[in-house]
Amino acid sequence: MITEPAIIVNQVAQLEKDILENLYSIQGKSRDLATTNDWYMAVAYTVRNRLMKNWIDTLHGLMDKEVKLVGYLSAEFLVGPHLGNALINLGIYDEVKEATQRLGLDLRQLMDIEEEPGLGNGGLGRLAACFIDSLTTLKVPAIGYGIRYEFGLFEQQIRDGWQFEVTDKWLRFGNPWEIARTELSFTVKIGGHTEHYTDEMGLYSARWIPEIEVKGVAYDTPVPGYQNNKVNFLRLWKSEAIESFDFEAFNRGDYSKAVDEKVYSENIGKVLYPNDEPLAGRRLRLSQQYFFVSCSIQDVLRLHELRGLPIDQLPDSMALQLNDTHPSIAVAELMRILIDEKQVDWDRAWRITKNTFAYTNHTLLPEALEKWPLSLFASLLPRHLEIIYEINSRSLAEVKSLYPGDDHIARSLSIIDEEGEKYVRMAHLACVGSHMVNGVSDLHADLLKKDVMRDFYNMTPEKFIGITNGVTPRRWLKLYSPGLSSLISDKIGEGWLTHMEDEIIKLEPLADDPAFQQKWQETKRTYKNELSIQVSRMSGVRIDPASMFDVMVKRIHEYKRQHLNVFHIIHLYNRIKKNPGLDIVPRTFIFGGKAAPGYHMAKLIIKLIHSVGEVVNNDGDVDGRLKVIFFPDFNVKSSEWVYRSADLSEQISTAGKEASGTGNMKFSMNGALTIGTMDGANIEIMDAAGKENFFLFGLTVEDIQALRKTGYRPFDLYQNDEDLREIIDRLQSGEFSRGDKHLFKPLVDSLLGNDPYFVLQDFHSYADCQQNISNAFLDRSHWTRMSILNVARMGKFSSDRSIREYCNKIWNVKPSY
Ligand code: 26W
Repeated sequence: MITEPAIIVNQVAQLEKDILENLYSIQGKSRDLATTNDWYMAVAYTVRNRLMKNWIDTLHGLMDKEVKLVGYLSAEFLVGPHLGNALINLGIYDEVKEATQRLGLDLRQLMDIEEEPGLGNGGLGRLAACFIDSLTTLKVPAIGYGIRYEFGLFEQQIRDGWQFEVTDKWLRFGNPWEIARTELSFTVKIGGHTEHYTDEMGLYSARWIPEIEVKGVAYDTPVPGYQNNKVNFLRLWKSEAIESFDFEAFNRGDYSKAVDEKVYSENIGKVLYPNDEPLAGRRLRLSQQYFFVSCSIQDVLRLHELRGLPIDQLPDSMALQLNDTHPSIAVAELMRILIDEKQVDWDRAWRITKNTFAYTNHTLLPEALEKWPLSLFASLLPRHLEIIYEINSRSLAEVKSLYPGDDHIARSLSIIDEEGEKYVRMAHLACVGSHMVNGVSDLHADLLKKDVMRDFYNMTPEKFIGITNGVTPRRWLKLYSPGLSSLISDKIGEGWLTHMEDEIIKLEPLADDPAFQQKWQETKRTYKNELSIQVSRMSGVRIDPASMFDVMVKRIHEYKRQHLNVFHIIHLYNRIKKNPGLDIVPRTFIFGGKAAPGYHMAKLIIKLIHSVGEVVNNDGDVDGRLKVIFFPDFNVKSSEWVYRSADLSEQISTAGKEASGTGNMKFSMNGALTIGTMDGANIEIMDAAGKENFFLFGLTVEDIQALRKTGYRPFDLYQNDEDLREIIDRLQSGEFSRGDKHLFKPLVDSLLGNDPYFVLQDFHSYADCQQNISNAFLDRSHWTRMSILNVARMGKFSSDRSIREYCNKIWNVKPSY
């Protein structure tokens, strides 16, 4: 253990001194010249430096042979702003708040200036961030391996109701929360061809002659645990040119060639692919995936050797989790390095590989299951393709021994999709190359076993489990709902922050306590007031904090059915237009979420929300009783205002489509009640909260399967249902589109055509459920009781519980508690 200078006392005075010191030494500014960003940087470096000692201790801990490490490989980490989270996890929020005050600064303003590292699209990326927070809080040594995109997820701007994408230059002011490990870099080969030969020992060997080589440099970002002096880290790879300037080409006057390699190399990690489900299938996307995987696997083996451990012990000293198929090329990459560079024989290499990897599936949508054209694979990764062929032929040999003569099952299990243009099926490679495969909710795991991965499940049932997602109560309650958190802690202590499952339930008896209910309502109202101010500042639309805040924030996708929510709003509008005196519970509908730039139907849905809002928000008969708001650029940072302010959480996806959902958990943990379908983790949230504290509607997975069999004719529903007809006719009338009858035609045609997500079929169940909710909202004490019970019974949905299951059921590592 390195002896450190006197323990830095977190005294306010010391903090003040350090902030000033960093303003001078890092920002090179005196107080009178400093900008808000200078002060933010000075505070950020001061807080970051308080992580250093524990971080370096953790780094030393990695060298301990007895310790088993977890490597979480993910193409996305949606960590959110660092400052607030670091202050909470270091337990110095109040001290820094006071120190900044004494310097005449406003900590809130400094936190608002921090750029969000938008290195993810949505659920999958944010889950990775919650998981690293829990791994560190549970004192499990772990490294989050990913890509340091120069440009993260685009900034969403709305112009005339349409989404526009703006480049996310998150690094423009620099990033105080990372350390460039310039000496830690690896070479990554791409393209080219392979040569086969017999080596001096007479062994058959292969070498890969790449077309180009790229350098990957490690950038480490500390991840503090919750007040436990533990600091894990993200190791994100930046792509650079091996040779940033080709002088020979330059001397030959071929100036563009001189920088070609540089441009190509740097482009690899340039930008995050903004698709949340539909496949990109782009060459650069596969290069990105292979780039960070190769750097990560080379680093894992470097650490393993540094720890002086024999290669066969890798599965006992490192557990590598594949966050969906995006990093699944890692299976072939580890095999390549073991066989080609470490001369390990195939069977040993395969045993090591299979026992080291595990794979988490996050989606059932067929269009999101990654498969790469063989031609693209062969040109980019020729050696890996050879290895995948070998893996495939050996696993198919096993299949044939288990199912002799059954070509159908062999074809369906093959990693290579032989139909039409041949493809490499990455989910199959991930499954064959892993010792465990998990879904992210109970229903999702069941559907994986019964549907997408059925044949694999039937062959190796013990390999398939479900581990329901979770979210970290540190960011999603303690940091973003300090009022609600202290209300809870005042009553049951702070144990819930690290032992949520056993502790938060102690709130239950208070559900009927009028005084506590009062405080609970006041806290929620305070947040609704703040959001109302935020909304009127952003959109100029005034919303009434006394109305029900009905909130739907998530990526825009047809399976998530934002348009079903809009249809309900149009339905209410129709009823008011028919009877302006209608007694209706005032509602504010708040939407938020980004659409993948190439996903036109999703973009049309964003336009639909704005178009309906424009009419409803300014309609005299409605008279403010309904307001429709679109919250632009919804991300981790802006979500701070949203989850805590909701009365109602919309989780209305078509049953069987949302693998889990995690927003549903954040809303429930913040006291919102849920209207939801029997989908993903909604089912488990309902089971935990109690059916009577959850608003369930809609078709189940079984109902949908039955309806598919009998045949679903949405047009008939439209014809025979007056409410639906009125909604769709009004849409086609142009009333919501300044007279343009064709604007929403693509959406209407899809719904009256095959309505793939059963919007029309679920409409009435949804509208009826919404009516029950309005009635329930009128009984404030009962509503508050349900709200408190929802929070009290959400302990299961802490990501600490999820990670404990991964530790026990997949990684075989011991969490500290
Ligand atoms: C190839 C493009 C692409 C990019 C991202 C395909 C698929 C993805 C992710 C798997 C999509 C995603 O974020 N899935 C969400 O993962 C969450 C965490 O497990 C779940 O809670 C959500 O239900 C699921 O939609």
